[in-house]
Amino acid sequence: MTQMLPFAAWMGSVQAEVEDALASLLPAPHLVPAKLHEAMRYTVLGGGKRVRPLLVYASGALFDADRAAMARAACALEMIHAYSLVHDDMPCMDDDDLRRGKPTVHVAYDEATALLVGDALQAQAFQTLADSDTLAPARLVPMLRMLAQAAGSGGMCGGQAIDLDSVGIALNLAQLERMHQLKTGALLRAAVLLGAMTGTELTDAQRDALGAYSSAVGLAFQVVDDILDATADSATLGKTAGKDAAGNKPTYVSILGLAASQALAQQLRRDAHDALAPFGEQALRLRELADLIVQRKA
Ligand code: GRG
Repeated sequence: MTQMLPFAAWMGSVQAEVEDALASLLPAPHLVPAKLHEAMRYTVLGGGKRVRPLLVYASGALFDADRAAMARAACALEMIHAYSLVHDDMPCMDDDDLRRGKPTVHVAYDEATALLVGDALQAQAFQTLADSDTLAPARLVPMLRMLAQAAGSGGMCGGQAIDLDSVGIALNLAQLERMHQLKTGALLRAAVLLGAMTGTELTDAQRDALGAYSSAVGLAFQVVDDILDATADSATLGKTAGKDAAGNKPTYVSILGLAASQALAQQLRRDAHDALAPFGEQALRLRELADLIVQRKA
């Protein structure tokens, strides 16, 4: 049984399954317009930790979810995530040259292509989920709504807008947390809940428990990201080292300091574990993912 695999083997199997599904769901590179389709595949395939898909599968396992449906939800999330990275890297936003160890899309192609890749991936995400042939429309509609809310101005895009507006402004801790809960937390939460929604019906208590887990994991993800940014050099980051640490944008490390940020990440890991108590042993994968998110080195 998959649940019994060691964590690394389980993770590898999910990553491979999602990679295959993405490769078959994305338009073939020779299809017109070939440059756009090739750039979409360049963006999505062969890179990334696939954290959001892993959360989908770990959460789905608690609810006896159908594997094909989990793959659809995982791919849809990964397409939205990939689009956000492409746009975030553009000169009008973070202006980064490298992503996942390769030239960013506007560098490898051009700015207009990067814009279109993001737009097309967002549309492809919703099509991917809507075309799921193992879930009835009555199950799919709330999932599509959840994905839209997580990606839109009340979620990821809203968080990005707050982030852009906060350059040079001294956000307090609560404002920083709110920004990250939207910018990265909303999609991570959607991953956990969409995974569950591909399976048997959720009770309100289970939804609340998964929501509390997602909040803790979402914040931990960002706190760790800030710690990694503050402690890495430009060679390992592949981007402008110290950009945030230099004070352009508020971070957990700039507000709390390194030691307190590390303590906070550990506290959030414990909060994530505690939130999973109602699921008992069954939630092993979600606990392991919380550990991975806090202990990751990249
Ligand atoms: C442009 C609409 C729009 C949104 C951008 C998520 C985001 C919003 C920007 C990313 C900026 C950033 C680097 C945030 C730090 C946290 C983060 C999301 C890191 C990248 O996600 P990972 O670590 O990336 O899951 P991989 O490459 O592993 O998929």
